[in-house]
Amino acid sequence: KYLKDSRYGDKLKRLMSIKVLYPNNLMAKHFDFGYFDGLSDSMKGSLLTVCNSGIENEDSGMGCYAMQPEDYDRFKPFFSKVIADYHRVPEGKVHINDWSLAGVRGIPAGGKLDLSLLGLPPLSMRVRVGRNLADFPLPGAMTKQDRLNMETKMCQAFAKLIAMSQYGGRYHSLTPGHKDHISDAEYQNLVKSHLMFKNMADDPYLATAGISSDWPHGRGCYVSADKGFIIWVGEEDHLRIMCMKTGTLLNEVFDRLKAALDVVESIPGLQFAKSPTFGYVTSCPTNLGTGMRASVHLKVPNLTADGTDKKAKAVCKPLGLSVRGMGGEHTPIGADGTVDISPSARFCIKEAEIIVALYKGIKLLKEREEGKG
Ligand code: ADP
Ligand code: CIR
Repeated sequence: KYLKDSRYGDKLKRLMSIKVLYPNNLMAKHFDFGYFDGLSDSMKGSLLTVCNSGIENEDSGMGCYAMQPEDYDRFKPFFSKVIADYHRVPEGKVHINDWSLAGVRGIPAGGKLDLSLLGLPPLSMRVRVGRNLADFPLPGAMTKQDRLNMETKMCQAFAKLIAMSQYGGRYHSLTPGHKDHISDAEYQNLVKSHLMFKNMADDPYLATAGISSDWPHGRGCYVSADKGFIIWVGEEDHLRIMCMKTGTLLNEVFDRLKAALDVVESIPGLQFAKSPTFGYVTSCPTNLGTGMRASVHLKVPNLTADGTDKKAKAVCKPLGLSVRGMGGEHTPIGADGTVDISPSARFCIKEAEIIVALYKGIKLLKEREEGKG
């Protein structure tokens, strides 16, 4: 009966076959035709837009992106199943944000997550969070004008940061004609230095979600004077806010990010989208809750001796760690065997637990690299 509906029939037909042929596509796995049928017409259309990326890309692991900050709560019967399955938490569990290291297990005496205690040299450390503004549609549903308006709004906030002695720096815009517009060569340099995101236009998952539409309008990044505090504008989330530094003390990037986030959040008119159940709202359900990814670039030549990340990934998975390449997700590992390591968990975990999980994970991975453990 659902498939005969002229408005949605084609998408539903595809969905039904994906359900059978692609069991790893979580959107299709948890799409309930009875639930869909009970929705109003406009809700039906909205849910299919949320699911479009996974309908058009059968091999999706997740398969859906929220389009409005309220989507996780208004489509809760759908999203709560997808989220529980992906994040391996019981359905209905409420996310709580907590940056306090007090009481988190696995911190060395003195409270310092110091990689030199593990015998490691200074490494490139980075902590980022995804954030979205409560008063704009999420990137997948933004019009070109929304994207430009959001960039304008953020430039007002950046002017405040630039005036502060601990931040300074400047904004770099990809929007043609913008007063802070940078050349293509400058953009490529920022990407190479890990300060700016890659062109997302050729990512089929983001494209079919509408997230990369209107590229490069409304896209850019703020970089502090010391290049250690960065805010991306217009990638998969409205904002990706991060701290980076080469060093051994993980607390430095973690604490600086928390302090900077408090400053950004206190700027009048900037309100981050948050769900009472799911924590900070992100476009992709994989990032929900903390929106946090804490990573280091770590050299593991033995685990990558075959030139691939295969063995490193197999060792890291049971440790709760993800392995990425030197340019981030879906990029190759370094020629010297350097990889990007980060705890995989984002949801129903404290921010403080993520940074401690990175420290503990690096310790265990180093032992495995050295043939111990
Ligand atoms: P995200 O971390 O926002 O999910 P990516 O995995 O695509 O996105 O990474 C974005 C950029 O951040 C890439 O240039 C990547 O190399 C860089 N990056 C990630 N972790 C580190 C790190 N520890 N040190 C330096 N650059 C990093
Ligand atoms: C998928 O479903 O496989 C893609 N939409 C990507 C999911 C991973 N999420 C992400 O990179 N933020």
